[in-house]
Amino acid sequence: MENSIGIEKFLNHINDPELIAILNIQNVLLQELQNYAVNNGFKQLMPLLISPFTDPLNHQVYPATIKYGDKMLSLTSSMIFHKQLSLIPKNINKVFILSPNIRLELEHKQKTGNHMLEFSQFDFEIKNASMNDVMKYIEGLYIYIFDIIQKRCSEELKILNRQLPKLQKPFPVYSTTEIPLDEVDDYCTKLSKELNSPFFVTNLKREFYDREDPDRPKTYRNFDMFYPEGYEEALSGGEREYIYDDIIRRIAENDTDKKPLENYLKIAKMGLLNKSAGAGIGVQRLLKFICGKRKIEDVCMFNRSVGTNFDV
Ligand code: ASN
Repeated sequence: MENSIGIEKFLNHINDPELIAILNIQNVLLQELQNYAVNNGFKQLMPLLISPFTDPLNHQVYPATIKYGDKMLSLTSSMIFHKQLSLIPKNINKVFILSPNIRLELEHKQKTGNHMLEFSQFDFEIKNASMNDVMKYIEGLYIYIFDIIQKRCSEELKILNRQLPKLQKPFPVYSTTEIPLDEVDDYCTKLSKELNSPFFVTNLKREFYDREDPDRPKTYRNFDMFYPEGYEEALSGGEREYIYDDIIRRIAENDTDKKPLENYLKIAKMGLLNKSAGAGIGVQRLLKFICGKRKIEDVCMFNRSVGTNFDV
């Protein structure tokens, strides 16, 4: 019985004219994210779903590993390390991937309306860039995307009764150095409700691969971006650790399991990793903000949000 209710809900959802409008906007969004990157000299890589190592993440999730022969492989949680590796060749300087990520989030994340068990990330990395270069790129990209969606999707926005905010450069930047550590999350939530522009928050202590400022120990050259109107987290990014000794020190500090990273560390030890910075945009979160929806599953044809019944 419960199952047939699930099927009925699914059929209603996919026949809702709002979902068709959302899918039209998604078409334009995916096309333009990729256009903008290609026009700015990025090479598009194919996504990977299984690897000996993946992003250890900064929060607890259920494990997502599979065994193939005698190898233990991880399902991709983000392509962070593969982004770094792809920049090794001399003439590859900017890469991006439209990348499916699996993160088996704990149940309590359901209440955010922002978390999925699998989502797509528009993930990019730039050789020799600073975090400021990446933040500038993001501002330009967002202004371009909002402009073009306004132009190409006015009918769809009308159906959704959504008035897009007019974005302006520069987006405000806040640093956690001004906020007590245990108040950062609440502070960001409050700012997200109050502000009418996307904003950056810099200096977050998280995974070992985000670079510690060599001139200011215990501060980090990274950032999150948040949407206004209470839409919360948009993306995260930063400069990367690329020097072997620094990587090893940060891994030890973070208590990260070194074993799966064996080959990544060998390559780092050979001195082959480059200075780089990048970020990853949650595609469904961006679509949700553009469409003015409060639950992430509202912008997805198939519900993979935390708490899904996996009806289809
Ligand atoms: N893609 C993000 C970045 O580039 C990392 C992540 O998704 N955890 O920083």
